[in-house]
Amino acid sequence: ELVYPERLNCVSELLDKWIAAGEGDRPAVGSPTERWSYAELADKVNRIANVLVRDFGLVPGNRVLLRAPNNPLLVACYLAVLKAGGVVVATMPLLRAKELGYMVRKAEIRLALCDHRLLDELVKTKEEIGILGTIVPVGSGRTDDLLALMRTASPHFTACPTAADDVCLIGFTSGTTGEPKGTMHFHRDMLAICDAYGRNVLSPNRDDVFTGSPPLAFTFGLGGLVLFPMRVGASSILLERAGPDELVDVFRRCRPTVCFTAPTAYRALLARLQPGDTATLRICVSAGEALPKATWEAWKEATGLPLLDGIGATEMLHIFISAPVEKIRPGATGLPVPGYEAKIVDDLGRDLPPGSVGRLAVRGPTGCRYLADERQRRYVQNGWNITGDTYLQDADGYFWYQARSDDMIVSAGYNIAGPEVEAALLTHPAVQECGVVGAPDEERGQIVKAYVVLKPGHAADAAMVKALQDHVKAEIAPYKYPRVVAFVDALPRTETGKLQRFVLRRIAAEGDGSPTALAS
Ligand code: 3UK
Repeated sequence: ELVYPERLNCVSELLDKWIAAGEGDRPAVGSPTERWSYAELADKVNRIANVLVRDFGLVPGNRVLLRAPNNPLLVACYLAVLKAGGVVVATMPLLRAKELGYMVRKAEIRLALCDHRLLDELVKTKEEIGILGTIVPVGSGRTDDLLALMRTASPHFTACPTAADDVCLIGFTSGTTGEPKGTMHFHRDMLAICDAYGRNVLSPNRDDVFTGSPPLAFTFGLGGLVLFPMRVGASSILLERAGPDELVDVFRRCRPTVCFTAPTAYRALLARLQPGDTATLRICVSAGEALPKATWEAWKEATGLPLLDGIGATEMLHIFISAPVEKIRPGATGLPVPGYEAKIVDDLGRDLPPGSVGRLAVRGPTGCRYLADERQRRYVQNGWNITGDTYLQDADGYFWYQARSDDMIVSAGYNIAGPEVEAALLTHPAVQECGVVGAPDEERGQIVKAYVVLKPGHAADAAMVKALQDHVKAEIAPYKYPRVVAFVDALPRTETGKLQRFVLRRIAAEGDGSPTALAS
């Protein structure tokens, strides 16, 4: 049981505590070129909190939109809003005016802090939506810039005495289908994910150096790159651009011990690693989509390190099924994180016995609270969060991912999980990435169609199609093999590293598998 005091501002526990303990000189957050100590971070957080109150009249409960790439200043803005009792609405840097506008309306946002390089789209939003009154530029050099305002603000600020269950974050889901949903999380939730998943699965210590790719607007990144390190007085290196080349570079230059990224990034890293690059890494966390066994094994082979799979969701704030290193079963997501319960249920919510495939249901210290959204009733049923994933729990209690419930391919009466076919394809040495979806078919309803990115040096020809089909038939039940294989240069992915299956499905339905249609 995780119990927190009734009055709780998470920033006191993540930041101020270390200053009070005389640990202010320890590194807190940096980039490949900067390093801020806990004391320096606290100084900026307090100044920003004062600016928010003094210059923009922020009162507790006000929502503040943040828009910036991952860097120390974004962390300072984030913590400043929380410390002042505000509610963070963090947004992905690549979002456009239309998507930002939806969030501004939905979360009724009047104030935004925005990196000067990303102003254009947000200004467009402001022109369209009256309520977004003020956009404070960050780093523009202007006299009304946040950095200028900070210079004349006090470096002291007393944390707003928020309640443990005051909302402090509205995280928007990536919304691959329909409008994005705002999920509300409390001050205590920020600590609960550290004390459940963070502590039990990562066992972090204050000398750990965290790094990785997920944007802080994605709760995977918020936990992995800000909350988990700060909860134990450790540090984190943030990357404004976090492709595989930048990740390898940060491994070499900053010697991190913990890395957070998505399966596709681990696969991309494999081709780039030189001996010794991962020597300081202790833990590599993979989340966002399923981690195929082939990826697990290839990473282990190349680096000697196990990958730590974990399923999380914006609705749950962070990871709720995973396994500490000594309990990993490659190919399985793992066991419920201590503090969480998970089970498999049928469509009516009835418990299913071990070995059956069904809907994943989970409950624990964090959970789904949509901001004014009638889909709440679908996500939370009888107190259990229904994540929309199809899973199998084995006799030993391990959870095995099958598919997103709406991604199941039904072909000639068979249920086929696209990710299982992808995992089989990935064990073929020529395959770099792949996505498998159902394409409409008159005879079978749907047929299995694979979009494949080949590794360099392999020919995309009929012989390869045949080789891949035979390979799948040898790996898993033959009826699951892809009847159609299309070779592409790249797969459509979200900013969070997820395959956009709906895009592949649309292309498959249009009968157009040309590389150019996908690469754009
Ligand atoms: C899928 C996985 C198989 C699954 C997230 C860690 O991904 C995160 O949040 P989102 O709201 O998406 C949630 C959905 O993504 N998924 C995530 N991890 C896995 N499927 N294996 C996995 N390991 O469909 C889930 O319902 O974008 C991940 C921490 C925080 C997060 N928000």
